[in-house]
Amino acid sequence: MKLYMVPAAPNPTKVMLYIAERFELGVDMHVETVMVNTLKGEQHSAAHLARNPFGTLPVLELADGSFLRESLSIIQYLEDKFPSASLLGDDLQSRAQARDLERIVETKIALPMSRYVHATNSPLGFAPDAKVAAEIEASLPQALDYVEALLDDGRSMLLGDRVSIADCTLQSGCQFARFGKTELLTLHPLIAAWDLRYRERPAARKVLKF
Ligand SMILES: N[C@@H](CCC(=O)N[C@@H](CS)C(=O)NCC(=O)O)C(=O)O
Repeated sequence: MKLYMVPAAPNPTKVMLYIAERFELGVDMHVETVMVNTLKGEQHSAAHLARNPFGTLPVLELADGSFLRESLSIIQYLEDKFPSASLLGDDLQSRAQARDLERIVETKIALPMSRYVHATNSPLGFAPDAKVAAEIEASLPQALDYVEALLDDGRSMLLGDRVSIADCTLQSGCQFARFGKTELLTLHPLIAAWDLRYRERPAARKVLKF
């Protein structure tokens, strides 16, 4: 399998952290990475559009030459294909909780953070948008307060002491925030401490560039 990706971008990073965490747990999924440089516009090349007409990353090429074009579907495919040492959990309820928190973190933190970076300091050269930035500054605290409250019981990772897909997604947003030179995600002390802790993990050290 081949993962088309670009370092630092949130959705590819989420999948790369997921693969690296599984590797640390003893599951080698034999995924080769292939860089598509979005800073050079390679996501719009004919070769990449043939893989993914939406021109985004990540894309996973399966052994039969077919493609998956959504980060969460890629993670779900890898979970189903390699079920041991899952990053979801072992029972129905923990799996549902991991998916639930991952969606909250993605839709209410990582995705708005990506829009915020593009509205303030876009690495892809998008025009600044003060209105979008202000809206996100106003809406982010609700989800950050929610995550801060989860961490208040002393857990080391978002769902306890075991890493989950929610950690991978939150860190993908945190890295993009660092890349975009905003501190908005680390003004909450427990999230800031989680961020430092997560970045010390072997998987994080392998994947993160910022
Ligand atoms: N829903 C997609 C979103 C993919 C996406 O927007 N990827 C960004 C990087 S995080 C991208 O490829 N941006 C380049 C572009 O839009 O030109 C997923 O979860 O994989």
